[in-house]
Amino acid sequence: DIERRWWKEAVVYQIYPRSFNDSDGDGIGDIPGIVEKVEYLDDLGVDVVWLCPVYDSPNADNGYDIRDYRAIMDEFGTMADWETLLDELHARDIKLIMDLVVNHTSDEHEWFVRSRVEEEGYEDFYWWREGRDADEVSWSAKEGPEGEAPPNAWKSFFGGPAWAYDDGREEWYLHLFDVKQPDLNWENPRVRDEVFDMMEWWFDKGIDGFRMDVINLVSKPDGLPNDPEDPFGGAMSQSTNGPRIHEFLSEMSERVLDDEYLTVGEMLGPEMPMAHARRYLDPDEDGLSMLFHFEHMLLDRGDAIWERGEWALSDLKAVFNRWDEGLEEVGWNSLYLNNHDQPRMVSRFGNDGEYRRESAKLLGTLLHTLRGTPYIYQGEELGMTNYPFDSLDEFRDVDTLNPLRNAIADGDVESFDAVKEVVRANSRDNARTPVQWSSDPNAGFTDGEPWIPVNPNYEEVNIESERRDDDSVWHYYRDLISLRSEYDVVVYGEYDPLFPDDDTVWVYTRTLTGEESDEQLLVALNFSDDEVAVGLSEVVTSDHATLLIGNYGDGGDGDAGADAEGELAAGDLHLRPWEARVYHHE
Ligand code: TEU
Repeated sequence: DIERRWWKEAVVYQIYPRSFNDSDGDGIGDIPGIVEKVEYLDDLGVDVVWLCPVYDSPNADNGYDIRDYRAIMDEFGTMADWETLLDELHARDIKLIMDLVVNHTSDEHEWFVRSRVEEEGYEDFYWWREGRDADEVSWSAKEGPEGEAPPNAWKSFFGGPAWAYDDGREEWYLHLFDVKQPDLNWENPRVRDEVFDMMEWWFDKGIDGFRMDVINLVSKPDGLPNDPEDPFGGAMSQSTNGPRIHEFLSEMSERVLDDEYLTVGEMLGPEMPMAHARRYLDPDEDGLSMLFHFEHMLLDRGDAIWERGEWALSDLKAVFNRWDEGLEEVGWNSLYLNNHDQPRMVSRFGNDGEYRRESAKLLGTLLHTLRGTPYIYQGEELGMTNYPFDSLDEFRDVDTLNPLRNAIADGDVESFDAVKEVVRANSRDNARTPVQWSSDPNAGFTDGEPWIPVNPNYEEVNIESERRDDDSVWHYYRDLISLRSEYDVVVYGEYDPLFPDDDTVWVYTRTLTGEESDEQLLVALNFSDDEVAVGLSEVVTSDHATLLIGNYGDGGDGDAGADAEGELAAGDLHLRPWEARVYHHE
């Protein structure tokens, strides 16, 4: 009774083109640079590439501010280059999904240019509102006419008010993100027509699906109410999973989507009600293949980029356990621990010093043996780490710079140095330093000056040396990826967590009962710098379980639980620091 789908059996590899590989020496990664590395992706064994935005853009937010949905950004190449990329990927049976950014456009998009001057038919393409009387509110905008405050109290996710004043139209427009990213008004059916036509246009070019940027924000409630409980004044709480969201997405599904596409919706919010999640994924409703929630990404975060939250391993497990259970009947999980918006996972959830390799492999083991589709972010396969940011001018990201500069100007933060440790751990730029290909200058990423600094550890951590070394993170990732096609249980097995309250080890089984065979995996992961013993006598009933994969490359210490051949027996399983073991029996 398992519903087999190709995208459940796939591993997705995410490319952030600006930082992937530069072919022409301008310091910016580009599409021909990706084409040069298609063979590399094939060697690694991934099934799908998710390409972050490559559309024409003034780059206020590195391509997430789109000026023309049907053109390629000059810095990245031409449409012919893109077509070559698609052909080269397809020739190796690798699918391509594109980023769909339709909550907002660039303010330089022709729709906004027209809307700004109220050209007929475009007046309501965006959220235009009159300001409020500044006397009515406790704070006023720095911009805009004297005595006028923005239409409501919503704050942009990138700092400052979520509204900007337009002198020509003499009204304010909504921008949940940067001032150069005005929100499209999905209430207007013409906006939806335009979006769906554009999606169709890309499907006709042969793509295999979309990753949908902040797609659960596109329905805003009537009256745009404030919410004092929300750190963004209501911008977050009121825009997420809004009143017409399922209507809009099921309309999209009906008009342009197809069962065979991989669609994954990025869904903001501190906690997604499972009832919404199921509707997003139910084939009879919105019909997306998967979604990205943020619940595990928010555990160690505060409200601002210079604040942090306390988390324990049991909290992280609780998030994954809730989602596995929540989507058990309807839906399918995406599995990720980092992407272009998040710090490097080995620095965040592992130990990027002494146990960098072991913990990178352990986290990979987790992502590839939970139930769901793993998403690898470029560089993860070699255990790339956070960047040791030391001054503000090493950052490039609006989401780091804007809020921090505002807070310093307003006196909420004393100086960069006062918050350096936290900001350097949290910044999105950690993910955006160039992929480390080799020990050549600039890590082989470019012959020019890279747009963002290269991590100084590139001489030690790079793809060339990883590929030369059989014990590397890279080779281990390749093995993890191939397990998926060899063992059905890895893809479809039921997930059962053990010791959910333990803050040191994550242990679970995956079980597949079928007509031909019963298969089970036992996964044991030690999230600490110390040795631990896991009591397995209650769990392990078979004495014929063999080690399928482990990050120490041997059968274990042999004294108890597992012998030198990697056979597992009831008793205590001793795990070394950051050790990961996956046993299999049938
Ligand atoms: O991200 C949504 C988003 O809100 C995150 O960037 C968030 O700001 C970050 O995780 C906070 O730590 C998507 C894209 O992935 C991102 O790159 C874009 O900047 C954003 O939407 C706007 O399009």
